[in-house]
Amino acid sequence: MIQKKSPLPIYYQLEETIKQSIQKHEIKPGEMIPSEREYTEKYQISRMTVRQAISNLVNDGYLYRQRGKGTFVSHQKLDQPLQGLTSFSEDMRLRGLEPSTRVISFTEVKADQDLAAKLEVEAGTTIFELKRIRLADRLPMAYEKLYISKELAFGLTEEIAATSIYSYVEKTFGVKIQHGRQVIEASIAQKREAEMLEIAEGSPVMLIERRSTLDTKKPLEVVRSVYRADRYKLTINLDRLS
Ligand code: 16G
Repeated sequence: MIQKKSPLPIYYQLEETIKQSIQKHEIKPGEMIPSEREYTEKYQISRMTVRQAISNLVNDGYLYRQRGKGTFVSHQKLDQPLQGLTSFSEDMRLRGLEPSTRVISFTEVKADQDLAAKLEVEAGTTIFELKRIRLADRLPMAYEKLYISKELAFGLTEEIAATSIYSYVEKTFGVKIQHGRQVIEASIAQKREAEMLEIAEGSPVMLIERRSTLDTKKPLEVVRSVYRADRYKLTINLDRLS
């Protein structure tokens, strides 16, 4: 509702009205919002006012513009805590989202020096190499390239890799994936990554490299993931040092 006599500026009231329509799912993420003219006519307010409200919502990340097309509702970013070792499937289910996976390739390769050192195997040992797209409610979130010890994930198949690898390893072998070390870098999507993630080449992404180890201290996997920066934000709790 817009109240012209209210002390609140009209552009602000319109911003709140649009935000409420988003919260109530009247306009859903990815959908186009009504045109400037429609708002002008509906609320009998000036085009300048509508433009200001929309620009503010774009700047605040509620909306995004696509040149030549219109203004759309943004997808809420997932807030990923950096404490605690979880799998993608667990993360999504905890949020009430349905995880799914598209396995792009599943092969066996010989570990080079670098991977062999990270996985603590002899160079030349056969390991699994997997490329997967991880989706939440059918939207692509991340593209993973995973090297995983064949010995510790023995029997892994493409079908299992399309579900949860952590759950397979823990349930099949009665082990715990206990520890992980993660390095996060900012980057931009290369051509192939952009295709997989359904974003424009050059869009911002986060590169996350994780190496996880079992409770037996043996390294299980080395994973390089490309996360969509428009769908993810990372949160960490800090305690004052000293
Ligand atoms: C996450 C992990 C990845 C792990 C996967 C297992 C990051 C950056 N990566 O995607 O290392 O292999 O979870 O998920 O968090 P799954 O059990 O659902 O297959």
